[in-house]
Amino acid sequence: MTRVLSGIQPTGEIHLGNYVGALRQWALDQHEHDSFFCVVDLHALSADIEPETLRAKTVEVAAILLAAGLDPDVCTLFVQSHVHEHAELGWLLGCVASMGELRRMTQFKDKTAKGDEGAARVGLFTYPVLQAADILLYDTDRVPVGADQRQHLELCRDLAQRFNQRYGETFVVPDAAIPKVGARVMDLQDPTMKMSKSRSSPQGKVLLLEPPEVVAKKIRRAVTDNEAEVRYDPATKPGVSNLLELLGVATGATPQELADKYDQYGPLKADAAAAVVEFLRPVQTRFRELADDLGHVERVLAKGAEKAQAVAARTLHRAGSAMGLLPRR
Ligand code: ATP
Ligand code: LTN
Repeated sequence: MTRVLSGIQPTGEIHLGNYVGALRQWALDQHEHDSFFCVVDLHALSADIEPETLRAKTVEVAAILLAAGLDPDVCTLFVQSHVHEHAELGWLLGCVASMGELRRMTQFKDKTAKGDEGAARVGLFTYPVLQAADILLYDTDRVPVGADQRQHLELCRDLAQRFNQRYGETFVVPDAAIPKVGARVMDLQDPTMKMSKSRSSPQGKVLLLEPPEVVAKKIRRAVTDNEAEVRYDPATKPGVSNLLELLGVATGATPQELADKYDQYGPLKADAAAAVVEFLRPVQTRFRELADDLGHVERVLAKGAEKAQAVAARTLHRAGSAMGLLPRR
């Protein structure tokens, strides 16, 4: 059976882009593949975050994943730091990765203040190495992510191949699974950049848990253009194309088909707003139920960590032995 793994940081508020680009695929994947999903709290430490916030967000994000449809009887849901093998394989892979390839990562470049690499955290720099460890520990074949993660997945493949060549066949080389529609949900106020937890303004992003009327208003006020022509073309009409994609994801139609049905922006916005509200409703309802029983969420995570560790420990041992670490007697 194909092995799936993906992760999400417990930072900021989960938004529509995270759901459409990643979580929605995870909920589908779990029924077809042997699936592992983790809340990557170690990655969250690569930016400044209050300890209390990190603790609270870790459980909240796990609850959101369950609300989004992950079934703990079907998939394995866990917290990255509960499986210490992630940090350890991260070290081993850091001895395989080069400064040059990490310096080319656009996420590092984007998140580093211009010209101030000296002040950037080492953890932000080595972030993709830890991500590669997350993936390779589970002999992962398929990694469902949004389009922004393509470059990190390429790096992970490079590291796996280099390791295998240097130390012998050890890791499965994974493929990214990026959805055809909705892989890059754009910011509603600036449709030339992706909807982002850290970078989007409140009006630019739809939060997964926000009230329906707020969701609808943000979508109705999305920035488009002044051509008054409904056409699906992300390169030249990013605002309109974003609305067509959102409506498409929520209704199951393709953005091209939908473009033919509208000749004005007003009705397109109204329909997209209504469709997204309905699309999010079941997730919001389930979240409210789970939020009352965080003890349940923590029990799910404890069981998940145990299942994950059983797999991770074997892979870490295999990798360490291949590199020449002396087995403990
Ligand atoms: P940040 O703004 O802090 O970088 P983020 O919004 O990118 O955060 P992550 O936790 O880094 O959120 O991403 C979790 C998952 O959501 C990843 O698989 C990522 O590819 C996906 N994702 C993030 N933003 C979008 C988006 N706008 N459209 C589609 N998928 C997205
Ligand atoms: N880097 C990803 C989060 C992430 C991840 C992973 C995704 C950490 N480890 C392993 C897929 C597989 C992000 O910032 N969105």
